[in-house]
Amino acid sequence: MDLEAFAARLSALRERALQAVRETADPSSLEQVEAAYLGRKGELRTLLGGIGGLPAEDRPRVGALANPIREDVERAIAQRRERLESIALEVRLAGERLDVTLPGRPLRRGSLHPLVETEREIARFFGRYGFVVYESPEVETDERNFEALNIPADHPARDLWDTIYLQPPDSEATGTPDDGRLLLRTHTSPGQIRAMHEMSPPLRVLTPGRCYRYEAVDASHGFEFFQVEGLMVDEGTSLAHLRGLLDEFAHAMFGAARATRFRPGYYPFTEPSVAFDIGCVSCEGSGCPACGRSGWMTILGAGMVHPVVLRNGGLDPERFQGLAFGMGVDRIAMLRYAINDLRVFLANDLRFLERF
Ligand code: 2NL
Repeated sequence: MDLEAFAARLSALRERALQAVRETADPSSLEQVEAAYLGRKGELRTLLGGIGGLPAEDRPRVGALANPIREDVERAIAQRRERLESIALEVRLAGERLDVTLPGRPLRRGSLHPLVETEREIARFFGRYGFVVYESPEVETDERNFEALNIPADHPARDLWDTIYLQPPDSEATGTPDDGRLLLRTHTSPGQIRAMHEMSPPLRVLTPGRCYRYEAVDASHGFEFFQVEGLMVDEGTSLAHLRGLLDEFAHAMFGAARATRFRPGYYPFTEPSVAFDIGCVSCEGSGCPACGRSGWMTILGAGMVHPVVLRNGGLDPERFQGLAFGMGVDRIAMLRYAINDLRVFLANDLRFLERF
């Protein structure tokens, strides 16, 4: 072979090598191509191994022709390697792709407990008349739970059998009405005493919350129950305001056509006191077992705040009058949802709760 034949073979080798590099589809076939052309036993070395037959002055010329060809092939291999790697990356990413536009798996939506729903609805109604929700502790003093509310020491509600005390009676002071023992509030009224001390008239507060009684449990009595009390104190507040407010309340909760009435009642903390009745929700007034054949159901108690209680709240009864009312949330919810046993409210039975 002469110099020209070497040049032709080198040029042909270059074309074949570049073609082979272009046709590789993955990194391992690229490595095979590299070994086949540029490797220790590759075509280029084999070809150059034959320059011994050339005249001595031609040998460096073959070398000078071969070097740029080797460099071209090396560069093509490097570029191809980069391309193949980026294709591999794209394939991998395509496999890992997450379609964030797919709709999510539906979550089962919970619902509010019927007592919470009822309490909120009551608060929503009175909120429209400017009443603010005021929450206060469930652990109270005898002073705020009884004394301040004009409940005399010999009142039946103070009986050991009605009130849950948090401490045993003091041996010295056993049985005395206020021996400093803490108790679980028997109504939310102590919250209203707190509100009277904290705020000044005109005041309108709603005190919802859990209350406790030492009570034998049956379909209509629990040892814990939920109460909402309301209190409005201002100059010139009258029984007419109470009548109008409760009428609106009954119509909002039990329908605009619902009959309502006041009956005389008694509470130590109001004077006068009333029971507020609505037309029976099950017979609409004609008389049935649910209303004791009277056609009426009592939904709450109310009255004008006793002057002694106003004074105990730090207010001047000569200047201010107050209206107050109290209702059992359990009772309102039972009437609205036609539930006849209040024990279901706190039994945590999903078959009951899922109906709401
Ligand atoms: C009922 C009746 C009532 C009140 C609660 C009250 C509170 C203060 C002053 C005057 Cl601080 N009154 N609250 C008044 C009348 C009735 O509750 O049957 N509740 C379940």
